[in-house]
Amino acid sequence: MSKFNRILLTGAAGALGKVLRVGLAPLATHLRLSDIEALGDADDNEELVQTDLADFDAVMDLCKDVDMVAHFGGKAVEGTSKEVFSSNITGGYNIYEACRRNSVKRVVFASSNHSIGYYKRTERIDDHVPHRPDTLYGVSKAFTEDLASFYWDKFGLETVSLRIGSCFPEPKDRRMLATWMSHRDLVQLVSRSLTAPYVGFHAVYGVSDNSEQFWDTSSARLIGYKPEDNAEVFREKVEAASSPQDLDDPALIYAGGMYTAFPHYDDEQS
Ligand code: 15L
Repeated sequence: MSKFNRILLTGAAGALGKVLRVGLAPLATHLRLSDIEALGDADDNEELVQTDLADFDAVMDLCKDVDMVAHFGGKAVEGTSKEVFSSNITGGYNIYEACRRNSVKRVVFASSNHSIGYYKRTERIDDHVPHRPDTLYGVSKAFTEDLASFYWDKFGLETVSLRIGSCFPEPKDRRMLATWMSHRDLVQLVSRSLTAPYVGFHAVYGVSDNSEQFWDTSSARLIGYKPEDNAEVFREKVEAASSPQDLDDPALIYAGGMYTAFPHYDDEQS
C-alpha cells in the first residue's frame, strides 16, 4: 500500500532521478516528476511537469498538494557561478519557500560530499562538522543545507540532507572504493528518509557499506538505513584499471578528490 498521496521528485530526468523515478513509485499514489529536461511518457501514477527551478511561480505550482519532496534537481557537478547559483541557490530557495507556503512536511535534499570536500581522507568526520566546500557546487550544497536548517528551526519544515558520495552503477576509481553508493542503496536511503516518522533537521552521509570509509555513517542508520552493497567487490577491477598514485596530488589528500583541484570555472569562460 502507498504511504503517501503525492511525492514530488525534482531532477527526475537526471542520472539519480531516473533511478528514483522507478524506486520511489511504490511509496506514493501519485509521483509528480519535474525536470528542466523532457521526461518522456507518463506511467499510470506519474504527473510530469517540465520546470525551471529558478522560476518561483512554477515551483509554487509544483509543490501544491504534495506530502513530501525529494529534491534532486539542479546542477550536479561544478560549473560557472551563474549556472550553479541559478539552479542550486535560487532553485533551492524556491523549493524551500514553496514548500513552506504549501505546508509540505519534509524535504529529502540531495546534498553532496563536496559540501565537506576539503576534509582530509585521514579524518573520520561525522555529520556535525562545519562545512568545507571544495567548489562553487559544494558551496551551493552547503548553502541549501543551511537553508534547510533555517526552515526547520523557524518554520518546522523537516529535512534529511543526503551528503551523497559517488552514486554510480560501479565505483570508477580508487577514491570511490570509499565514497561509492549503489543505486539500490540510494533507493533505500531516500525511502527511509521519506518514511522515518520524525527527522527534524538531519544530515547523513550517502554511501554503501564500504570496507573503506571517510565518513561516520551512524546518523544514516538512525533513520533505519541498512546498506546492502560494498564497493570492495570491485577493488580488483578498479586497481587493475588505475595508474600509480602521486601521493602529493590534492585529489588524493582530500575526500572531495579531483573537485579540490578544479579551477574557478568563471576563469575558464573569460
Ligand atoms: C557529486 O556530487 C557529483 O554529483 C557526482 O557526479 C560525483 O562527482 C560525486 O559527487 C563524487 O564525489 O564522486
